[in-house]
Formats: sequence, structure tokens, C-alpha cells
Amino acid sequence: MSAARKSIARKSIARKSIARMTTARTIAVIGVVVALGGVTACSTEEADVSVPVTGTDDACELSESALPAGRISFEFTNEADDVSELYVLRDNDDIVSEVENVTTGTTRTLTADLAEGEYRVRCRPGQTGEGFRTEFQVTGAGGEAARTEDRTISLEAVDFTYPELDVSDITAGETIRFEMTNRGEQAHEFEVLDPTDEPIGEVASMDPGASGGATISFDEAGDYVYQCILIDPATQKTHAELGMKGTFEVPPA
Ligand SMILES: [Cu+2]
Repeated sequence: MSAARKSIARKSIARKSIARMTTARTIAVIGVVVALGGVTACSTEEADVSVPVTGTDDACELSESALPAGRISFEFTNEADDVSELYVLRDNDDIVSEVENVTTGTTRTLTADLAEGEYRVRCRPGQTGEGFRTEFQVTGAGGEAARTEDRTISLEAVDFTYPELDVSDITAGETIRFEMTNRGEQAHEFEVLDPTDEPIGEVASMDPGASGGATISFDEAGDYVYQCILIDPATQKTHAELGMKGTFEVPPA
């Protein structure tokens, strides 16, 4: 793929795929030695625990195979040769949180509030392709569970619009599952910003022909934005600038 890369760091996204790391077991054994007694809260956001993740050219190494529910800081160190990103994914591959544009040799913190369940970290060296995954468990009480959708809105992405997308009847309090198929020639994504311009969810960048989804909650009334901010190689403009952006009002329930 390509030159389609993100130029702006965002917080939350979603993506579909399959590959699984078989090294998870090995890493888990190593992780036990580090154990939870050694974890500390050191994020700027208040986290209950902190755990290191190391991204290399061919692996995404998590030092624990099980973590306690609640706010968890993933301290991501990029040891790959290329710029990388880290995702925390649910078991259906929805993205809970992500950090992008992590340069070689640097460490960034990703904090996620996780309820009991199965998750995986995904490192993506080069910020393209499937990357590498390692599964982990979250156990115990607390944390934020995935919201259940009230309904689903299907959409398509083309170069450079979302034809027939209808978000006009969303009301405050609704949780919507967005299911997108990319019918364009370039990779596309679908990101939603709340009335304060904060990203609240995203169908992650996907290649032509691919599909993916995200569950997004519209808790407040106000003006929301949807957009794709991947870069068009020909013009060096974002897809949003080329037409893949819209605003819509979410009225009170
Ligand atoms: Cu796009």
C-alpha cells in the first residue's frame, strides 16, 4: 500500500483481520517473571497498572499474558527499523485504542480502560499491512466493557466520498455499529469526531476490497464530524480535503 499514511495521531480506531502470533505463549512465560508485583502506574493518565510492549520487525511482545481489569498503560517501545504503531484490539478485532507514528527507538504510552475478556496487542511496523499480534486476557471486576449497538449503519468508501452514507437520524444516547466496505482504489477509513473535535471511534484504514467495522457511541447532542484523513499520494492532500468529510447534527434524545 502505499503511500497512504496518516499524518495525524489519533486515539481510537477499528480494523479487521486474522493473523495470530504463535509466539504469545513464549512471551507469556517470560512475562510471568516480571509479574504484576512489578507494575507501576506511570502514565500521564491515571492507570491502575503499566505493562511494557516491545515491537520488533517481526513480533509484538507483551510481557504479561493476563492483566487486571481497569485502566492499563501499555508502554510501547518501537525496536523495529521503521516507524510503527500499537493497537489494543478486542476479540472481534475492534480497536479499543492506538498510538501511531512511533519512531524507532522511542517509547510511547497507550492507556486503555479494559473490562474482563480477551484482547490482543497489535504492532504494525511500517504502519502498513497486518502487523503482528499477541493475545492477552483481562480478568476481574472493573474496566469499561464494549457497548452494545442499538443498530447498524452500513456504508461504502470510494475515492473520495462515502456515497449514500446516511447519519442524519442519529440521536444522542445511541450506539451505532458502522460496517464499511472499501470500493475505492485507495485505502480508506471512517473516523468520527465529537462536538469537541475529539475522535470517539473509527473504522480503521482498510485496503481496497476490504471490510471492517466499529461501534461508536453518541453520548451527547451536538455537531459531529466524519472523515478519512489518509493522504492521497497524487495531491498530498487528505482524503477529507478531497471530499471524504461531513458534519452532522445529533439532536437530544
Ligand atoms: Cu480515504
